[in-house]
Amino acid sequence: MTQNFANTSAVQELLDKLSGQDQSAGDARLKAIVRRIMGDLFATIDEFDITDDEVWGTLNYAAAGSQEFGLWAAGLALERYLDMRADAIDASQGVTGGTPRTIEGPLYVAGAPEAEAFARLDDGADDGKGEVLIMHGQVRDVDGTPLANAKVEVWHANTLGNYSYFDKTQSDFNLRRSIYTDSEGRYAFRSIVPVGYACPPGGSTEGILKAIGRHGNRPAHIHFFVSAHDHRHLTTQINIDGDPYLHDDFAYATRDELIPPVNHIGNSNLGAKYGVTGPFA
Ligand code: MBD
Ligand code: FE
Repeated sequence: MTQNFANTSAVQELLDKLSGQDQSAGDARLKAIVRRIMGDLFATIDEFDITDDEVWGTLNYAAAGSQEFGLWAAGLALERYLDMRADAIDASQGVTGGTPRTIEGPLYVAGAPEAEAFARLDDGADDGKGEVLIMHGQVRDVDGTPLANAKVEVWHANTLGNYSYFDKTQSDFNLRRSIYTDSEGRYAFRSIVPVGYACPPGGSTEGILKAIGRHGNRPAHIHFFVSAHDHRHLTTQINIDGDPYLHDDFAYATRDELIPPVNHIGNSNLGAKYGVTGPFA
């Protein structure tokens, strides 16, 4: 009896009023969006016979758990959807090639220390707890031309899966740096191999995921922003191969092209193998 109640003219008139369709004030696009979102919500209430208690319970849950909205966006595939859509728009415009994008996540912090060509990301607190990690690469445009002085922002979790700033036990900007590429477009860094992130136990995101039969784990990964003058900004990540959650990421961010080969060389060989001076000497 109340199926499709949202379609009745009385409710459609109500939607017109609440979204300001009947007046000239306000932003036309925003008004249309508000109308659509509330109309879809009303239709959802109809379809599932959602009760008053469920409506208020949900709003209270969201209000109490709102500091995790960034995680909700990851876990409910909103971020992944925006990437899929951006990929589709690129493809429709013939924009192809280059390293694939993947989601930013909610844990980037601006203002990391800057370095030229090389940086050590970790403050040494995880020495002996994990494997030392060396990564090096070259920033190139889609035609393959190296880009000097490109900015490579990198951030990742520690050996407990936690990120500095959010985890106050870590030093400021631990495992976060901005590295500018050298004259050949190259960058390199030393760090420690991160462990995959897990949504905070008992938090609002984990609660939602459990209720729909899912987990809140990510495979071990390293985030990047890559930017260069007159080029599009790239947001991406790499995954550490071999992680049990590699293809079971709660945020759906793993891409086959973003799982580079890992070469386990043993920590004692680092300096000789890469010939990097400074921290390795
Ligand atoms: C992360 O580390 C992350 O990268 C994402 C996307 C979501 C939660 C934690
Ligand atoms: Fe992350």
